Amino acid sequence: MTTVNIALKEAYQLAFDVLSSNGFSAAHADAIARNVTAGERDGCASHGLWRLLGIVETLRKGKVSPDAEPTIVDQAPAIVKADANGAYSLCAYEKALPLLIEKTRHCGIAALAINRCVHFSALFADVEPLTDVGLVGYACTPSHAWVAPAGGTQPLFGTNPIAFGWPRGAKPPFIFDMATSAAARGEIQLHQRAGKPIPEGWGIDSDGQPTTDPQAVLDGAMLTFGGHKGSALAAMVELFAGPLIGDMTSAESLAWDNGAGGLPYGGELILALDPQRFLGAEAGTHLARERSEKQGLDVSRGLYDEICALRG
Ligand code: PYC
Repeated sequence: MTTVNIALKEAYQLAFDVLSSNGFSAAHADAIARNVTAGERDGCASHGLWRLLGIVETLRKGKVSPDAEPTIVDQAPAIVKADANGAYSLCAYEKALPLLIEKTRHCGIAALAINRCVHFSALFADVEPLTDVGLVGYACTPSHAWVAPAGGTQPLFGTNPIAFGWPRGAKPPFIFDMATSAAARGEIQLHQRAGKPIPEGWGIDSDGQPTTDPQAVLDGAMLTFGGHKGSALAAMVELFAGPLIGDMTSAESLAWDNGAGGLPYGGELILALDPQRFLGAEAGTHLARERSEKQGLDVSRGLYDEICALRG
């Protein structure tokens, strides 16, 4: 297969131009272009440049707003709500982030519920800005009903990813971002585009039979990872980022799509926790250790000289 080598800034510009020329406002084009470029940069092809095809297709099908401004609501002492007003989730997330951080610093724990958003993006991008400022992050979202619950053959759950981020001071954060299905739907679509079979265990055909044919799984049902355990986590995501925040389940999202083939529509739940507030005075000990490891120790000259004198 031939490839084209492009620099990251060219990839961003290409994405931005594609989105702008298809009618996305500059704010949405910029947020989406940064997101898909980051996905491609970090080796996550299923949430990289390829996503632009579905992002534009969803607009052409009339299933996403290209320019809606998000509305941010200070819902409760530890809850921010962001209404994406039918646009992709990213601008709503970015506009709500400062208030989420402020509330987390104040309360020690806070939540952001994004509502009425079309969702395509990798969730690691929604926990990394939290770890960047020393917070622990969690994010989850349903999608369309593509995945059969454990023991079933008919799709009910979404791919329902969960992301978790843990800050590590000056070191890179620990982050995982995983679908609760055996693979992201995007991975199956990429196999289908490349004409490659998928690994066993990713899905079943429309007769409920195991298959490695990506198209048969796209037409049939995907499977959860870890059997009933992934299935339970998928159910949790449905409830957390569906009814808890007043938004759709994956089955409702697919019904809303009504065969158009657009990207999932619904909500996302993001939690942020401040280790400094949980640890209280103990957090100071950790901060002092980190500072000393980086900058060394400041010992008073008098004490230093007295200790040195003990060497004889
Ligand atoms: O690839 O799993 C996926 C996905 C979820 C939402 C859109 N695509």
